[in-house]
Amino acid sequence: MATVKVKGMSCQHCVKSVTEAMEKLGAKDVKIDLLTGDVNYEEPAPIRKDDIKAAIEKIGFEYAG
Ligand code: 9UX
Repeated sequence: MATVKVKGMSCQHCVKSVTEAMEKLGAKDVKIDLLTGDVNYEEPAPIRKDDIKAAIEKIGFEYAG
């Protein structure tokens, strides 16, 4: 399992947007903790953090590592 941190999510719609963005990059089993901003996921094939950052920022959230 891998984890990234995303700031700016404040509702379940935000969670859905981020989940879908992650899935587009190939992430599976995406689980998001709205309170902490932790995004946990499985990566059947390695996903570059740079690509995640770009996708997260594109939909208006802040990638925080
Ligand atoms: Mo609801 Mo999440 O307006 O930005 S989609 S807070």
